[in-house]
Amino acid sequence: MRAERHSVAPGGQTWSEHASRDPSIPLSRNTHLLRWVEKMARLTRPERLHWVDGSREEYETLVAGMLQSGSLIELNQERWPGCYLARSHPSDVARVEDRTFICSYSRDAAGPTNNWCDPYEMRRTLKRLFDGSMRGRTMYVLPFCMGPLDSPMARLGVELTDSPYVVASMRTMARIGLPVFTEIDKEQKRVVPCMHSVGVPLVPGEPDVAWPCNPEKYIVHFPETREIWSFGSGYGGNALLGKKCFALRIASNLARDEGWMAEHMLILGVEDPRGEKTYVAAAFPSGCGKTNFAMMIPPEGFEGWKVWTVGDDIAWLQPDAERRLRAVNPECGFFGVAPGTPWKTNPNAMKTLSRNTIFTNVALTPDGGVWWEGMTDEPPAECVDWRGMPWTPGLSQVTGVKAAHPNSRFTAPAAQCPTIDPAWEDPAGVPISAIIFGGRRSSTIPLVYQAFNWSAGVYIGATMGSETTAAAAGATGEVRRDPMAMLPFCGYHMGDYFRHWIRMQRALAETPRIFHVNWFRKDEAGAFLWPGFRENMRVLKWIVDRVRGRAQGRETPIGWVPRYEDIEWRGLALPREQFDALQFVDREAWRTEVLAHEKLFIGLHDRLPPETIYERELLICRL
Ligand code: TSX
Ligand code: MN
Repeated sequence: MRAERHSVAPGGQTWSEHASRDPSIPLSRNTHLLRWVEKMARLTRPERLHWVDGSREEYETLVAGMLQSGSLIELNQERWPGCYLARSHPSDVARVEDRTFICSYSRDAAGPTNNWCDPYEMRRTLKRLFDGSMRGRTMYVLPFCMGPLDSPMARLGVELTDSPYVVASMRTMARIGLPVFTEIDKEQKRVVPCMHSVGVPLVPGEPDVAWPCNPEKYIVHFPETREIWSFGSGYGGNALLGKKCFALRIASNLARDEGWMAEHMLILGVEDPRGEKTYVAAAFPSGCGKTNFAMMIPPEGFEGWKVWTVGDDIAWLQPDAERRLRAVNPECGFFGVAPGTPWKTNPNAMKTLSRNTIFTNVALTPDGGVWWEGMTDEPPAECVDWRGMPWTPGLSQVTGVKAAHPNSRFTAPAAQCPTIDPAWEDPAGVPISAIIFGGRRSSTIPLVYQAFNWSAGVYIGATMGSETTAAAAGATGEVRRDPMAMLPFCGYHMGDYFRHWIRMQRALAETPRIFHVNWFRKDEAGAFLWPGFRENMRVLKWIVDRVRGRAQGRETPIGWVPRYEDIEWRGLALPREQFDALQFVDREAWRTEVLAHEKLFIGLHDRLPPETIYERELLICRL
């Protein structure tokens, strides 16, 4: 459980929980911060300033304001204590990748996979956009810490935002408020400045709308000066700037310069019946069930085994003094996709979000609860859809309208997860023994294989891909390459990023073993060959056993694979032939696969590390 914050102001004076304070009085003495806030207020012209202390009282006041303005809807507090629903503007429902920019001094530093814009030109654009953009609103000064407050791996930021929804959501997703101001004041620690405006100044006399946003959107990163500017959106990764913008795009730049890794990975711990813990980090593209995997419950036949959750989205990995790779989860909440979070197969997620959760764009049931496609087998007889319109299963059958938006979300405290790892806030992080890459592939890619070594593993991560599902834009079933699941999140050139991965080996006394998994291989009839979900524990056990030198494997052209007898089958009657089909390495299909790798590499070739070329050659030779 997260300790309730004490209302202790910097300088030591205290005030009681109920005494109201004047939020316009600065909570920091850091002159750089004070000067920057003043400058930004002069630019954006807010009506008032609010220094965020992060207290429960402050949160409740913010929520009360949003309930009154209609920005939030109170759910049935008996069944959903502390839970609220927000409905976004129908045009502001997801990250906007085509409006996301990496504004490095040189275009080449951003690489061909990022949108680049000249930083001087972009600063002019931003000045125009932010000029008076907060008129009539409150500018919140929101200090946040990514990573446990007492961790040497933690990094600080301050977000200036005109959205109370952002402040309330960030309170769940990151450590915020007074303890962070204390950190900022204590040492002259570097702080990442994050500017955010929904871009809808209020005209005196005119009412506000429930979800203000601007059709013109800009999500901008300045990697050299470590700055973030976001305009026009109030949704998720566009607005909660600690997450994708800071913890991945800016942090990937910090990590490259400082010798660590900022990755789009879940972190989990596997406890075996002897009580030994093995931590792994895993990178999957969206739509592969990352959150489900992070909260997995072992199946029957695995008595004494347990999966512990450290994080579900982002991992910061750093070699310790013994040159062991250690990971922290920079976040302290889950911002999970609601559809596809099922009661039956992921009760841990459902328990996590059963209280103190802000839902966005899910459906509202008549009894003041929430619902989304896939939550239960049976839809409710009626509800109000994410747009606020009446919805019935019958209507949906005719019109195809979903009750919840496919990208609807829950924002829930990680501490509420029943399987949260006891060490999840350990300032030193948890030791990582294996890295797992994965994708949604209906053919070619086996259920599991292990890379021969670090550089072969980097090649596997660099070439990973996933088939698009109906939920994503574009053609369904087409393989999209998404190296290390970082394509939208690496804040610099992807070729340099692979080089950094290769280089990390030298900083490590022992490299984590690298694996690739695919839960989604199908037979000729189009049926899934692997039952997935809890049964993935069998694969995880082989991975742990390999790491600990307890399991056998068989060498194939692509890596080591388990033999049938290397997998624990207690509780699952999977025929040997089906396992053989799951693990089959089809050399013909793999030749086609390698050609597809070439297509990805061609655009990055001038910065690719030589190791990726050599690994590709070796793979071709083995095939
Ligand atoms: O999350 C999933 N995981 C990981 C769980 C720890 N999903 C859902 C993906 C969308 C978010 C999966 N879907 C998984 C999986 O392992 N596997 C599948 C594919 C699948 C779907 C349904 C069945 C089997 C496999 N149903 C039956 O076999 C009855
Ligand atoms: Mn993610």
